[in-house]
Amino acid sequence: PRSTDDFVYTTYHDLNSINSFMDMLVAENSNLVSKIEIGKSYEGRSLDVLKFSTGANRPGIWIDNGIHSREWITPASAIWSAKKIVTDYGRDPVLTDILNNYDIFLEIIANPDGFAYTHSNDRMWRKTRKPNPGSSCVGVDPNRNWEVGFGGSGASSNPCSQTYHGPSVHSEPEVKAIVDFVKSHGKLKAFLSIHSYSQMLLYPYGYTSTPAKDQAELHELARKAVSELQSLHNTAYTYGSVITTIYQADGITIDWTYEQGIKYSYTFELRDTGRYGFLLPANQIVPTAEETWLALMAIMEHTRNNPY
Ligand code: PAY
Ligand code: ZN
Repeated sequence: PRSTDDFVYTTYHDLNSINSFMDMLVAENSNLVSKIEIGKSYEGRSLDVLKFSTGANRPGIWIDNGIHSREWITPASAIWSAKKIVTDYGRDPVLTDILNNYDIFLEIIANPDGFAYTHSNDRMWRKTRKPNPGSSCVGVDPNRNWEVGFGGSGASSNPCSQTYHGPSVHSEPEVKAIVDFVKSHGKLKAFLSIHSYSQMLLYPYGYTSTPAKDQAELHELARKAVSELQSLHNTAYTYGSVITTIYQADGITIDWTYEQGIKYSYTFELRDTGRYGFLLPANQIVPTAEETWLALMAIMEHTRNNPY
């Protein structure tokens, strides 16, 4: 494709194709979109984030995708969302108002090494690709590597496990890059981490069953977001805290972001509930992206209307 209008949103793409999508989107919308590099992966790939911004010094909304590399629907859906943002800005009054007051940061592929490996070697690869000294098993679970709850029982100390927490807090460069970005930005107000699958909208905590102090508000907003999502294609989501809704998970992204003071911290688990699992057919990419967008908008609009 020579422009993002010709880009094929109905198939899965590799890293080269996603990188060229990002570059085209920036070139076509340079007044609205830029690409920032927040760090490098273990194998040296750039960790790119699309920044949608209409003015200086705005608070921010963060959305990351593909931190687990086999969850292909998440970057595919994010590509569609990126195009949706540039299409709707100036046309959809709610998105326009959000972008006139907040920057949106969209990381399409948070774990590019793993993603490349799912294309070249093992479609079911989840973790990073950093070797583990003393083990023949490679990689750390980048959703167990965060400081809050690090090393607890909802993670594994075995480097061969899919939920290996890693040798130390923020040991993975893909995690550390986000940590550094969140801290240096200092004004992120919503943090949405997109995974698949299970059809769930989850809020903190994963490491403890003690309710988050904002639980009532997070729960009500989840209910609203899920109801908007379901209104489009009748996809049913469950929602609640991570530990009560899916399982105990220690050292996860959103527990850390929540404890950094980002109240609207959520994890999405996109389609489906297990029929295809990570191998979601490509004809579900656009419907998944469309319905997810409604939930993202509900959370972003609530964030906009409830400054803190
Ligand atoms: O999303 O933070 C969350 C909850 C825990 C996720 C995790 O285990 O890291 C849930 C799983 C995921 O998206 O990675 C669910 C999928 C189906 C899996 O791999 O088990
Ligand atoms: Zn995941």
